Amino acid sequence: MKKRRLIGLFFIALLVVPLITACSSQLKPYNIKEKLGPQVNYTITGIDAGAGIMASTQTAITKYDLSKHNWQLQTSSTAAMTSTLDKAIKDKRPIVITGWQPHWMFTKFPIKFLKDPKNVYGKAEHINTIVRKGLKSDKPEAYEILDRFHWNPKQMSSVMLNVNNGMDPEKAAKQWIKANPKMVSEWTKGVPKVKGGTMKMTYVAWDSEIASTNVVAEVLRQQGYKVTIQAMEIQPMWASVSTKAADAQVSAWLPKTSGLYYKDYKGKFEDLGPNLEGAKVGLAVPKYMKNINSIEDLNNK
Ligand code: PBE
Repeated sequence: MKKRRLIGLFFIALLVVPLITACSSQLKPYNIKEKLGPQVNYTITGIDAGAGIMASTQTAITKYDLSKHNWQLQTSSTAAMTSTLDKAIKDKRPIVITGWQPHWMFTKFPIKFLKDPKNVYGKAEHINTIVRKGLKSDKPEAYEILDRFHWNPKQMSSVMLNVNNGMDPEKAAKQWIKANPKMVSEWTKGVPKVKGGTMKMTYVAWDSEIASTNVVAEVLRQQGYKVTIQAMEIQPMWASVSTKAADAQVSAWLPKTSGLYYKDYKGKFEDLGPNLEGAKVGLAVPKYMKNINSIEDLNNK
């Protein structure tokens, strides 16, 4: 081999070897005997920046003094986070994620919520239905159905799971409605059919909200409305109902997760109360991280 080429190879090796070792520190299985922080680069894997769970996690980082220990929250998306989680679990690697329920991540992956002794995320959440002012007098039939709409985490999860497995959300909603006539009639019984009314709903394209919004939209369609649903960021969604640009949204995670928006727009919308109870938001890790059970453990272990 020529001397020049050898020197070239040497420099390539100089570049590549540290790169490989830098990556491999994040590719090792979880080591219960070592501190967790360095094993995950002090990173909490999060979702889209606007999500309430991201704001709550920033609060958690402050309240649990995590920033002092270099912990940071990485912004991504639900899809990217769950795919990173999937890969980590296949290799038994450590990972800390922003987690919530109902969501298929808790059925698909062996993960657990971390205890939250400082109560940053709140114990339980409910999801409320929020409508624009004046809907009751303008479209009493839609209002009545939206007011009655409620279901449980199991029912929401079944729609979510179908969508996650590739089913079109509208089809998944139709199928659920067909399979649950008793539930649906609780929302529609005695409500007169309409002819030619329109309804506009807004939502954020989180899996849970894709499921609920499509189900409600489909029920309203079967009532006779022409319904459009529009996905947007969380802030415009709250603004749309508060400015009457949209009629309704069923995506208000409360009291904490969407709490800031609720406060900001208070007085400009009508809150029809919970459509789902027993939701939960927090930080989560795979169950094989046996010694990590509380957010406080992120600092100590
Ligand atoms: N979530 C799911 C949302 C609401 C729905 C918990 C990720 C959030 O605002 O954080």
